[in-house]
Amino acid sequence: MSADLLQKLGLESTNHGACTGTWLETSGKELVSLNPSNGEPIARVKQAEAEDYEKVMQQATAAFETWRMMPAPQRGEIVRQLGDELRANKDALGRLVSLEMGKVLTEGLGEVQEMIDICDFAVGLSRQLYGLSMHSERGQHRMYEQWHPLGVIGIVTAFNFPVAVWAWNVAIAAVCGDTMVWKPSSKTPLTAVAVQNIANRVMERNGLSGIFNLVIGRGAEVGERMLADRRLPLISATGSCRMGRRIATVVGERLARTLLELGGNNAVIVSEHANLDLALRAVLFGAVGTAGQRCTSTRRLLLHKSIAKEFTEKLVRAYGNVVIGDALDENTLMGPLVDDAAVGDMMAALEQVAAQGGEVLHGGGKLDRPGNFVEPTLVKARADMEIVQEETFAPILYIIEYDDLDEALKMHNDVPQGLSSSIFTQNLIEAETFLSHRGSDCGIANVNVGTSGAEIGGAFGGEKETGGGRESGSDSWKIYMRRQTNTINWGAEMPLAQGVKFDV
Ligand code: UN1
Repeated sequence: MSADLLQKLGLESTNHGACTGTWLETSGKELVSLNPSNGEPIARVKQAEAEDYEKVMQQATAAFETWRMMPAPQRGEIVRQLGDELRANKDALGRLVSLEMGKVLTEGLGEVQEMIDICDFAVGLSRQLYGLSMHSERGQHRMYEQWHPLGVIGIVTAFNFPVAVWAWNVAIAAVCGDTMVWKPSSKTPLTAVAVQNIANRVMERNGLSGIFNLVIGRGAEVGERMLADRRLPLISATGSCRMGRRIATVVGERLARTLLELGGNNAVIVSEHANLDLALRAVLFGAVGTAGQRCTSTRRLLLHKSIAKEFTEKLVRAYGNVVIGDALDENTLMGPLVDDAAVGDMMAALEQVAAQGGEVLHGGGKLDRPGNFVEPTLVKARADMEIVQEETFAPILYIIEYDDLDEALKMHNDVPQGLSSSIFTQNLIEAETFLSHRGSDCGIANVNVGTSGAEIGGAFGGEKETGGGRESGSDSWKIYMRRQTNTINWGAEMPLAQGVKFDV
């Protein structure tokens, strides 16, 4: 099955790791892509090196000169075609995501749908890159602002959403008139090659190249070069807080922009006024979905003490019914972790749980079979346990009881990260308090909706150590453009603002 799939997406057993429309003959160290469901190699990629990166950057820089001159709605037309090409390849690409990354098929397909959705959004946006107009304080003067393309954008993506986050960035940046250089995670190189092939087809049909570019290479070789490269006015990156700190430092030093989407430590509050069945379903998807490897995954569950026992019992029962297995098996609800290092990290976190007095209520082990399989794990915890402050990219859910909403909110916000959050309650005052300025401090705050699975239409991102960036919907496009304020004098006088007189 996997050989057919690779062929359909234009993948070879050995692929090259850099592309500007045509693939460059890269000769860097080989990267072997492993299937996390069985540990077997899928295919190989020859990584890009410094000279390959340079070639790609030159193409991207040259393409910007012409791409930015094309009217935005025409650029939108190209993105519409990209969406259609993704529609035509949804099944194959969704399967490849599941094969290489390990998320279950419904989620692999959902991820490709997210790409299609953002393309549709961007097509409409291409006619709506609005600036404001202002009233000048000077007579016969007109003031307005306009948005111009920014340049070549550097995009760094993580393994867990190997294709959707690319689309969030490129669909928007493309209609904004930018060209891009993409460095995907070294854990998911094949999905990147497949996506590039899809984009290439659309570009070829339109006689274009150098707009969507790919460089697969080591962080030290390619990643660091991108951060320091003055030709990249914006680095948009998804990954750990540690990685974000490095990016903010290097890119900040050259006073360029960053769009950072870093770690989350997302909590769900289940109040005594909650519909527990709704809450149960949302918590299960939030904590077990994608094997806990979303930045929006639910990691902390704050339960009102009056419902804590009943809800915990329901959850333990539900966890017992989670079918773990091959990501492409349709009965599977939870696939593997991405690699054995991730399994090691989870086990190390559970050692800390034990040392800090947490109690494992369900799971806690790895499965004795090929592939990186672990059990979804429930831990009875306390908010003051150090490990609860950390994001472990694995299906561990910390359950913590609270007495009243004020205490719950305090615990809720008392972590370094601030991505996503939710409360389950049928009580209006509780819901509004959670959404108010003294409620959740996260970039995303939901009522009776879980922490993960956001739609593309909203701005996506978070506060505090999550990095402050916003990508995807709403007005996130603005970071991909430069704003220019224009004042035009159409009169015969030369008045100065603020009433200043300066005549000879
Ligand atoms: C991520 O985990 O980096 O909201 C992105 C969600 C998805 C995107 C997650 N739409 O869970």
